[in-house]
Amino acid sequence: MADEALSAGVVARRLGIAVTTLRTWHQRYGLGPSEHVPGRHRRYTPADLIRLETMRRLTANGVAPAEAARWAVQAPDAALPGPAPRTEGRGARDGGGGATIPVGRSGPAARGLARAAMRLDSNAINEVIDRAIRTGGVVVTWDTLLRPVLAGLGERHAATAALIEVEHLVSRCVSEAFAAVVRAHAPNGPPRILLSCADEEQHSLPLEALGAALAEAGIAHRLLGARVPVRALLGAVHRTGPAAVVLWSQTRSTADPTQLTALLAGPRRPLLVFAAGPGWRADSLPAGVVRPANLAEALSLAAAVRDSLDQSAAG
Ligand code: B12
Repeated sequence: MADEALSAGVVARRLGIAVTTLRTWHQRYGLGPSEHVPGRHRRYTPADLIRLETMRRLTANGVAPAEAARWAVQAPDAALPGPAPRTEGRGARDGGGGATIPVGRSGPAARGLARAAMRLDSNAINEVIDRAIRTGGVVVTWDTLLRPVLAGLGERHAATAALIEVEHLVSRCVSEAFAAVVRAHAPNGPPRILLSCADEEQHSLPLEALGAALAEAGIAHRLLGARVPVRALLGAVHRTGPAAVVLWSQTRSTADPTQLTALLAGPRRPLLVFAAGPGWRADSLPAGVVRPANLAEALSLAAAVRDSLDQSAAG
């Protein structure tokens, strides 16, 4: 090992970082040289170098240094490309070297879901989600279980370009769970709320969550799903005359406000048009468009629309 061990200067050059950065990472995060030969400066071993390379790559991808260091220290090979990490039977944050999905301060259910996801264990994923919906309902499940795991997945994917298969499997399980809620409740009456993704928008899970929450609250809706071209959306509005339309945009690239303008200008203009999702820019929305901040708010606005329809029908 002594022959392979490297000085701080060599390591800094190899990684393309300053020696002072290396020292900071050592002092603050414990990412220091681990080889110690009495009477000599401590040296960086190949394992240290892998940890530091992980740290460099994660921070370069925008992961906060403290979080990046946690990955680098815990799982030296977790962020590097290569064979799937060994996670079977390990805790989500057990320090046992298994790569996992960061779920922040979320509880044991989120950690369990993260572990099941890493194992690609769809039965376990379904079980955790179904149990959470049964006990806490859709909104709580989305906010405390699914959102943290999805956000953690997105974070890990952004840092490592890995886990696409995990993201797809989890997305599918979430969709199925929400669809089951909608089918189980099947509210009566004509669906007066239309849910749609913006043109080219593939992120549909938050809308599916809203659909399930509406069903749970006894409010009927129609969900068009992902990537709806504006002509198709206007066609659906024309044919079904919804009282409210929720248009979801997850990313800036799909948040073209002319889609909203077209909805407001149509002959069967809905009472309310919602621009939902982080893609929309508040300063580019046409007047009269409502922007709910989260699932609970979207649900209560939709419930208000239903109530006002009920009142005008009764009066
Ligand atoms: C699952 C997922 C996918 C799945 C979607 C499956 C599906 N049926 O929805 C698939 C695999 C299809 C996918 C594709 C892509 N994805 Co993607 N994806 C995700 C992931 C992991 C979760 C998405 C999600 O559901 N978010 C909802 C929750 C979890 O997000 P949140 O931040 O907690 O929510 C906030 C708000 O949205 C709001 N909110 C939450 N829920 C609700 C509900 C309602 C009703 C309301 C009103 C508000 C609201 O409250 C929160 C606080 O602001 C995210 C990571 C992430 N952090 O979101 C990436 C992410 C959104 N994807 C990303 C990217 C880049 C892509 C692709 C371009 C990848 C590619 N190269 O192909 C494509 C996009 C294609 C397209 N044109 O749409 C990036 C977007 C970066 C950006 N800002 O532009 C992210 C952030 C991942 C990342 N870190 O890089 N993706």
